[in-house]
Amino acid sequence: MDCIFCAIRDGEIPSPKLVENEFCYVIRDINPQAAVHLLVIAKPHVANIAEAVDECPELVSGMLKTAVECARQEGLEEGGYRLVTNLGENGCQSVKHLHIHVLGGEKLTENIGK
Ligand code: DGP
Repeated sequence: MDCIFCAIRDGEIPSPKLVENEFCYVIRDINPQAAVHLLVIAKPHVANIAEAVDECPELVSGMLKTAVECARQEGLEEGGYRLVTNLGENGCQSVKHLHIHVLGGEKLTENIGK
């Protein structure tokens, strides 16, 4: 199976990891949509948040905790930030390996839909 986030996890594709723990690792998005744009990426290959909630809910809470801690570390808490996870075609999920976007560092658009 070809999965870019598995390859980064395994060091086959170099990408600096800001944080790594038993649940996930964190990198900066290659195509940032905000001044700060992090990706909190599941360690195991799980397709999306729905699969994770069903099969390994502790992974979801571990990733959310990591996302909040990273946002804090990046100084985003005072100004606020956004957590996003896309699912499937309508959600415009391009990488089919669970990840949470952490967006902040500037005022984001009010419109988070289309
Ligand atoms: P999504 O559309 O929710 O599946 O988001 C996938 C994100 O992953 C997208 O914002 C771009 C990012 N991305 C894809 N490939 C790479 C990569 O090789 N390195 C990094 N740092 N980010 C990547």
